[in-house]
Amino acid sequence: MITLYAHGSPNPHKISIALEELNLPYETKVVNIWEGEQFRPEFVTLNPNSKVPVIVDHENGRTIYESNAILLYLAEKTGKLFPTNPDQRWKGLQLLFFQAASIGPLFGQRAHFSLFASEKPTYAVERYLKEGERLTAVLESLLSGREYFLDTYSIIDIAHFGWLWCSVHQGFSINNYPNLKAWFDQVAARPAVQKGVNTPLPLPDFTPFRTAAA
Ligand SMILES: N[C@@H](CCC(=O)N[C@@H](CS)C(=O)NCC(=O)O)C(=O)O
Repeated sequence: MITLYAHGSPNPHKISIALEELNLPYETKVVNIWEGEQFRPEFVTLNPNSKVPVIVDHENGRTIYESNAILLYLAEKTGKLFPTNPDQRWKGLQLLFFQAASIGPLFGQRAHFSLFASEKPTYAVERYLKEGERLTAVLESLLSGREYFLDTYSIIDIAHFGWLWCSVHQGFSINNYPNLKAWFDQVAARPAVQKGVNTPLPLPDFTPFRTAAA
């Protein structure tokens, strides 16, 4: 049994999707990040960086934080959704780091300055909108002529889907990126993905932020 500490947000959704895809038994505990529950001492002992997701694997007592490390842990635990042949494995590791270091943080800052910041400094809004588009174009090129990021559906698709799902709901369209849009629609149609993005909670309604920003 695995306990997943999570909220209705992009990085935790990666893990609920993976747990559903892998058919692993798990329970969820909601950590309400809008209420600051990630800073409670009992949660900080699980993740010193005070962020969700975190998992505890009760089979061996292991606690893991950082969503892409958790994805790799679950893939290795089950021997599924991550290739073992060196070429694909190194391509996959590269893309996991790329997602964690570039896509996640940049898409996060883009949403912060465009939607959530009480004041919206033009420089920051434009910087992150531009970098967000540039990174989206990188994803488009990575999916050129292929169905998935690797040769088969893998945790790399799940890692990228978490933030893409959220960004699209925040109003950052991918309709001008045909490869990415086709990939997105195909991944979104998977039953495990639909279950995952509603576990333990769906994304919040971004409409008020989008309306205010417009
Ligand atoms: N690099 C971390 C980022 C985790 C992260 O930013 N989680 C967000 C939710 S998607 C969070 O806990 N935010 C609360 C906060 O920043 O205080 C990962 O991939 O797990």
